Amino acid sequence: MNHRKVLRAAVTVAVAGALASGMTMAMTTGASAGTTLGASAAEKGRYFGAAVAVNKLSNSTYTTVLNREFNSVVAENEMKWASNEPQQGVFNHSSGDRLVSHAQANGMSVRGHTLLWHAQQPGWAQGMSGSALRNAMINHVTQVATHYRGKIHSWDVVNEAFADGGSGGRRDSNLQRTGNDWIEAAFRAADAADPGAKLCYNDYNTDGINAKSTGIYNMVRDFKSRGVPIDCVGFQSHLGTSLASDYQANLQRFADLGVDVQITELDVMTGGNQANIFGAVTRACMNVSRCTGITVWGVRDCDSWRGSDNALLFDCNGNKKAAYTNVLNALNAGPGIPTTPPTTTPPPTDPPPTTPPPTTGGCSASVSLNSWNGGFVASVKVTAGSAGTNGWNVSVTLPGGASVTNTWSATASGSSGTVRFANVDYNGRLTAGQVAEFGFQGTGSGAGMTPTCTAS
Ligand code: 9MR
Repeated sequence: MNHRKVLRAAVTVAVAGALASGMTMAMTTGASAGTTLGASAAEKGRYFGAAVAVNKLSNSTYTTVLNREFNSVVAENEMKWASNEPQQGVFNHSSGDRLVSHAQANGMSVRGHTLLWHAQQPGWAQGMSGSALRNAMINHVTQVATHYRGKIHSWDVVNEAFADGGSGGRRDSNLQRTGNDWIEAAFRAADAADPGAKLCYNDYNTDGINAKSTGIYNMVRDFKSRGVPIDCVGFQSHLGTSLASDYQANLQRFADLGVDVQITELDVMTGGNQANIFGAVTRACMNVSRCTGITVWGVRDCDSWRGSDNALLFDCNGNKKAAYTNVLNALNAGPGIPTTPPTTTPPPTDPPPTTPPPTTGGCSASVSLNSWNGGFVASVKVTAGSAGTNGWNVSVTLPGGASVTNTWSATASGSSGTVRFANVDYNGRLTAGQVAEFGFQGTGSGAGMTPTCTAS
């Protein structure tokens, strides 16, 4: 199940209903006077974030600015593949967890960066190819998104998969060589692991309508038409001394496909135009109602990967630069994101006649598959019968040669032939008709599996 789609459909219906009945939309509009980036963005229904180097959280100049100004953070390096799966199957989330704790303690939300990227892969993955790499990559997506499930507002599921230059095509990489469907396989695995996070594709040199951004646009349009679960596109926006005149139009054309857009790694080369460009990017985001937030790629100039470019909003002592003032003013002047109107309680009506519930209980299960050559991810829905369940067991007979390598939200007994999946603590007790979901990953083919469900 894709909760995002259900939520979005509900919002669309609510908005359409409000407009049809002439209700005024609850909308934050007009000038406001927030005094920090995060507060001003929040007044307009958005976030304003910074990339954080976790080892700098002990620097008080750094954390003073971070905690005061930002309401979202992203790990500059600590959630990348080389950092959190240094050996195959051995995960280390300690630095990423530190950032999540810091964010939670300070009322900030967290972006996730990045589940898959051709760069910053651990050595063991760099040396892999074919279905072994495809399996390892899906396992990585599944494990990391499961670890952070419920804690990340938006994940960069795939980063920088398109080529620079005029081709508009994919970048060559070990991931790309596992088959062109690697990106959609990654989005499906992330969706199964964390149905509540927004799932983004993220890239750079996409700051206007050009061959690269058009290649990505075509992929997103294709994904939306085939139901691949993509929710957002990240525009890194590592900018030089000018801004494309169609920057906002480019954001808008993606939004018109039905995805959110986010500015994900903003920094701007120093020089006469820096403050103006920061202001213009912020205004462009504010003018696109599906632009849900901006992240700058570091806190102070001397924290930036761009070294002497002095590319950020604060100097090394933590003082606000002219660019900061332009961004704050643009946030305060911009329109807000429409919000759903307050719900009104409908008048009570008599319940429709119901047929008496059957006396037997039980449960049913259905499976949906995301397969590739040599492997698959199965998402299983368990639906409780009329008596509800105290616990459940799902049996699945795998085709010959297939085996289960990893399971989430259930406990597996066996790995090949007939495999039994039992509920875990939190999802065994279901009321009549209630649905629980679990998943497993396997090697080989998962085709033709028919689950049977037993309730207790
Ligand atoms: O800022 C990051 C820097 O510390 C790393 O050394 C570098 C490694 O490639 O990655 C930088 O962050 C990149 C981000 O993850 C993806 N988009 C480009 C960013 C700047 O290079």
